Amino acid sequence: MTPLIVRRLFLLLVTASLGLLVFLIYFSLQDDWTRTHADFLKEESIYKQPNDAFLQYTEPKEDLTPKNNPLLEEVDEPVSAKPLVRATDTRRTKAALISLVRNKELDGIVDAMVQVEDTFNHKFGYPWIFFNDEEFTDEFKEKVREQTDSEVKFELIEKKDWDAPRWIDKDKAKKAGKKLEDAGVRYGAMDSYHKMCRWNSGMFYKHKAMDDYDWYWRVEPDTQYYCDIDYDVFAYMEDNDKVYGFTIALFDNPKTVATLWPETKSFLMKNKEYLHKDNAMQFLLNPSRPDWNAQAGGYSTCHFWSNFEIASLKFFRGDAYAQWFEHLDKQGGFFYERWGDAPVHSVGAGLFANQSQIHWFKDIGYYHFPYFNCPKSKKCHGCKPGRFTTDDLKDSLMPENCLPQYLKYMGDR
Ligand SMILES: Nc1nc2c(ncn2[C@@H]2O[C@H](COP(=O)(O)OP(=O)(O)OP(=O)(O)O)[C@@H](O)[C@H]2O)c(=O)[nH]1
Ligand SMILES: [Mg+2]
Repeated sequence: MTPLIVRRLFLLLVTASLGLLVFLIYFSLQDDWTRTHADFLKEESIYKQPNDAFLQYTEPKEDLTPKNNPLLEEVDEPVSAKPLVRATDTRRTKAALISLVRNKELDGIVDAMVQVEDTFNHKFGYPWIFFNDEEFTDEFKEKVREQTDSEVKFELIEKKDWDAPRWIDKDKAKKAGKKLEDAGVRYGAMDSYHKMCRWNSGMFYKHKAMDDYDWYWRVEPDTQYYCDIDYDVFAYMEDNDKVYGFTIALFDNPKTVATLWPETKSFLMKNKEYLHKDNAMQFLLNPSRPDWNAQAGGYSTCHFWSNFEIASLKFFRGDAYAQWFEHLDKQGGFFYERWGDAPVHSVGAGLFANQSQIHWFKDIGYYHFPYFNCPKSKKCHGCKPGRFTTDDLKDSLMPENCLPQYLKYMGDR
């Protein structure tokens, strides 16, 4: 018979060991939960790429910043290599006006659509394509059709193209989203926002409804258009070998793109041939806000605001962009961080296109809360020239403007 004291000691030891085991498991899980995607990649040494000198910032030889705000000088139609195509010309390009939109945003999209029709499309007659991850209601379709004489298509996005891909760990994404939200990142924990950003980054150009087109103009609900556009913007892009057109450039919240640039570097180390020799990398990496570069692994976070864009589908479908997107998608940053389609399009255009193929549509007066592009021109109405944001938000939001950096590195050409 074992003495009672020995049995008690043995029991105590077993209980203590079990307790320790539970404690250790709990804390190792805790560690996994709190560790960010960025921490993980740091450990995986993605930030420490050898031989990455060609992916570093170097001060430009020439500062191209104009002396004055280009929006305060009379803004004209862009200078074009071939005569601008007018509404009376018979030529049209393979282009469409596209909008990803929800049924509940009917009033907002009608408002934007009316303005795009008034300022541009009633003259040129390009088709509209509306995309949704749910069926559009009859009310939506009817009301939208009333706003244009052009062809209108309504397209459903297949679940397999909208939902997070199978390799995304849903629990990890949920926890990461909550963390972003707690850190003040807008829409950080909104599942549909992450899906929207991914679809706009790398899926829209693969939708079969886009197969017939080479160019698109993206239109969002509740946006404003202030200037008459009397030339074919798509033909302008085509004739001048442009691939990406924007109106507003901004800094982003670095927390949303902590590993976008490190992941991109990782891709470029293996695919150097995709980097355009006259790329816009110096603009992308400009160190005017060093804290931002530090948090975003070297990226300045400067990006073209993609709620307005006129761009080439061939560019997005090209090997460089499409393969880079596949790489990004596998890393999961659309869900474990909150990579936006604006920085993704901008980094893509900035690396894989010639910088001369990026075009600032300074002549297109535009507003999406809370920012404007307001040119001084007889063609524009209801928008104060040079305005960037509303007076009440000026103090806090003026520094978000990244157009001065764009002009410094790329010029007003
Ligand atoms: N069909 C569909 N469209 C969406 C969804 N989420 C966003 N969108 C559309 O995607 C575009 C971008 O979404 P927004 O919510 O405007 O994103 P944002 O511009 O970053 O945010 P805001 O500043 O609130 O406008 C808009 O055209 C939306 O209508 C969604 O879940 N389903
Ligand atoms: Mg919006």
